[in-house]
Amino acid sequence: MAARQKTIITCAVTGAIHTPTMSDALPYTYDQIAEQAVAAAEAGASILHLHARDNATGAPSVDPDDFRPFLPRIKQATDAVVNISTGGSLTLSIQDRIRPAATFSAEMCSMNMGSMNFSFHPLAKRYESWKFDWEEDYVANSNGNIFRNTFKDIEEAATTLAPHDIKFEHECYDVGHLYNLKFCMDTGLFKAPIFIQFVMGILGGIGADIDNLVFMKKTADKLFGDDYRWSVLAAGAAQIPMATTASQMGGNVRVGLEDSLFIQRGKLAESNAEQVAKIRRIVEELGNTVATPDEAREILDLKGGDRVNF
Ligand code: KMH
Ligand code: ZN
Repeated sequence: MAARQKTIITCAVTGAIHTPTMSDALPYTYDQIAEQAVAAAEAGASILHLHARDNATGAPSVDPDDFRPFLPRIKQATDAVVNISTGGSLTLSIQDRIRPAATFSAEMCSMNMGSMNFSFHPLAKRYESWKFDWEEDYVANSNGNIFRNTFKDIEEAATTLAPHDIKFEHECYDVGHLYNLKFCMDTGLFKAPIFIQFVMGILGGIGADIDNLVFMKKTADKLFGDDYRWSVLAAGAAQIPMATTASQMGGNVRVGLEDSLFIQRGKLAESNAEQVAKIRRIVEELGNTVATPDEAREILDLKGGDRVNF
């Protein structure tokens, strides 16, 4: 068993890229996002990974005006680290996708480390009615998606965001993405200590199982030595089991309705906070403690909540 450690819980509050609104618990309005983000922080999340949605259509949005109504509310009500997505939407350019993180000079933002198929089209057969008109086609046609994150895109995002001193959540969906990250570090694009999110269970990326997690971790050890911190995000039913495994292997965890609408097999979660409370309970019962936002800032070497622009 790993030594007793502080476990950082990230909560990805808002489904946007790959989570159709097939649960009333999934927040998409400004008020819902603010309320659920605050509740997730109160339940033990020290990092809040945030997307925004157009409030009229429910569609994923990278317009800073769709972030503005909730970011200050979250900052006023919690001390949690705000991490703004640069994934945004699978159809947008990297220039559009990084605008919210740059506009608000967040403490953290995501950085997707490779181009890939990114599909959730099997969900289209599972639902008969949809909350928003665009969702059925968006989901059904996702088998034609390429999530574009070329080396040029990564370089553009990193150099544009560099003046903001933002710590990246390097989302690695497969082993090759770790090598992409290593290449970028060797060329001076990213500085240690880096924070890697092993993303498991996306159709187009590595499967969510323990053998694969061990392989990802061993590969990262080989490439980055002590110069990295890591966390696991598993999509769908594997979310809590893989987070539990990661916490016992010395890693950190990400939960949230962005990656799974469920609290257990067949049962929808009532909120993001419910998932945070569940993983917190597990982490603590198995002998670790949960990092506070300031502990997360120290562990990840963040610039501080007083240096954001919202
Ligand atoms: N939900 C994750 C699998 C991003 O925001 O940049 C993908 C994600 C990407 O979180
Ligand atoms: Zn995201």
